[in-house]
Amino acid sequence: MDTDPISDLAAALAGGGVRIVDLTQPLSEGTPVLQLPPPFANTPGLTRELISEYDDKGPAWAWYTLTVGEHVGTHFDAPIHWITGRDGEDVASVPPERLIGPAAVIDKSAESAADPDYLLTLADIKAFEAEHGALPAGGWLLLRTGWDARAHDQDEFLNGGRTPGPDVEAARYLAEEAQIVGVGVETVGTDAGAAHSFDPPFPVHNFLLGAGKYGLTQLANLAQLPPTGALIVVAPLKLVRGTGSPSRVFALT
Ligand code: 23J
Ligand code: MN
Repeated sequence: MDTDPISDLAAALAGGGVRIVDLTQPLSEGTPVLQLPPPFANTPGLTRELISEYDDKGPAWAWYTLTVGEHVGTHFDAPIHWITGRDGEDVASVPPERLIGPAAVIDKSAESAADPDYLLTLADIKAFEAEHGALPAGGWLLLRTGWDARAHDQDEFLNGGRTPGPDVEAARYLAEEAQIVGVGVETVGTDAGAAHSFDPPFPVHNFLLGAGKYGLTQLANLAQLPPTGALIVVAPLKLVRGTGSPSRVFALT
């Protein structure tokens, strides 16, 4: 008889009863990167410089130096990323218990396909909660929009700045009322493409990070998750003073 939950989980993984879904986009020189309008500065994407490659500088090994912005590809936003969270946690200070938790998945892929400026509303969230229960305490809200299918191409992914995301009221609710620790999206930012013109600008960043919560950006494969019942594992670098970090994200379902 086996009543150890870790052994049960290992058996379920081996037996196929629990499946692992990789929610991470591949990170390469071709990974699409956020483009803010002028006068704001933009982040570099990923570039690599050779150290050695089985040659005079290292006959039996290959290695490279990476240059990459903290907010590139599938990545984590820490509270100190935003001015409202400047006295909060950096990436290295985030307790690991807050990086593993239940996920609720709201599917707005049809709405986003019909309208790339689609905004998730408080009414949408309330309707989800009426059907599936409250957003999970200590967990994550993941917003499915179908945008992961565009991530192979910078222009398709950025879509001229027209991308879906939460509206101001939804952002405030997710930060201040919902018991979640974070919000994850498939798009280039947790905020909608038009959010630079919202009041306040970038309300998800403003409210969520100001409340000490977290963001996850550029996720993949949310279509493979149920509306509730998945567990996600978020693994950013333990980057001291980091405002964010490229991350590996897995779901157990
Ligand atoms: C800086 C300013 C605006 C935005 C962002 C960064 C991000 O989306 C991010 O990666 O945190 S919208
Ligand atoms: Mn970010």
